[in-house]
Amino acid sequence: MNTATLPAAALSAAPTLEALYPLLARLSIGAGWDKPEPAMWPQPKQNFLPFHWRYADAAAAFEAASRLVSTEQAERRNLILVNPVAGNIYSTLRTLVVAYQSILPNETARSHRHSPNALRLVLDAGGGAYTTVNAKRIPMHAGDVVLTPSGCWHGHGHDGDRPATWIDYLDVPLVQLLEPIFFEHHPAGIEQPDRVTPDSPFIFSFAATEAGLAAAPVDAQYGRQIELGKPALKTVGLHMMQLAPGMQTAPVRTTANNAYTVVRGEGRTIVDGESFEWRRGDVIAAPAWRPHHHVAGSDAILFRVTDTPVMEALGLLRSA
Ligand code: GTQ
Ligand code: FE2
Repeated sequence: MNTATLPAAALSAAPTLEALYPLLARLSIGAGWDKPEPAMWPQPKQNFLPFHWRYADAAAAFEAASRLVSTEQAERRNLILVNPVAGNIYSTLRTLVVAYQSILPNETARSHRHSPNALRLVLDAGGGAYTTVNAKRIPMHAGDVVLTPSGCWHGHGHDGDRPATWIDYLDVPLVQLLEPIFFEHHPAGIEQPDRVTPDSPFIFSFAATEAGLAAAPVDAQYGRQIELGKPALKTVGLHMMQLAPGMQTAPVRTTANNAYTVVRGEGRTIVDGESFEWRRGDVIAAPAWRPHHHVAGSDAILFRVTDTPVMEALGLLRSA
């Protein structure tokens, strides 16, 4: 039953608030002055937890998973970075999910399309790994970033001879919250490419990133920073940051959610007082309103993935 009524007299004659509340509850109405919890608070709650995932752990897990699950069985051989906040079973941050993904030589990961936006950062690819986006085959090399915007067909394959690994970033948690999730398998199983395009609007090569960083000014909060796309996707902003050895960045506290991935070097990131020592391929979650900064141990490049475009478009971007 999804509707309810009560005789008007029973409601209107309720002698006390204690008598009124259960009558309202039967109508699925709550007394706004007696909410179980406040609906608003002075500033963001910091629900999601700072966390650090190590590439070494994912690589070891992939050795097992490569033996135990094929891309025939799995839509994707991916390892999801589930934020350890109580009750969460999927999201890395409120609006974003991050996952390591591996593909073995001669495997294909079938093509599909979905309303959530996705992108990948290539970690290790010895040549031969590729993503096909809307029938264009894009070769994947370490440090490259490849976009698969909402609604684009995409699948992955590998003609090389060593396993390839990358990291996926998707706005699935945001689209789930907003409801319009759509997902569809490609009718051909694996979409056949009609051409190979090393340069496409969907790819930011590592060579271009390095050249851009070398020419970028040094910012106190972000080091040398470039933005990939403006923004790369409607809901996701992408930046590459280069930190000189020993550099300590000025703290950032923003309503946007940030995921940092180590492209190069070693150092640590301090999120809300917790220090995480990182190396190449590691991921650090810096959730909304958690103050954080970085200390580079060596020359370091961090890939910063954020929901800033969402906050900005909605007028909700603030920093302190
Ligand atoms: O490669 O298409 O990690 O659709 C999660 C969902 C990867 C992908 C993920 C996906 C993909
Ligand atoms: Fe996908």
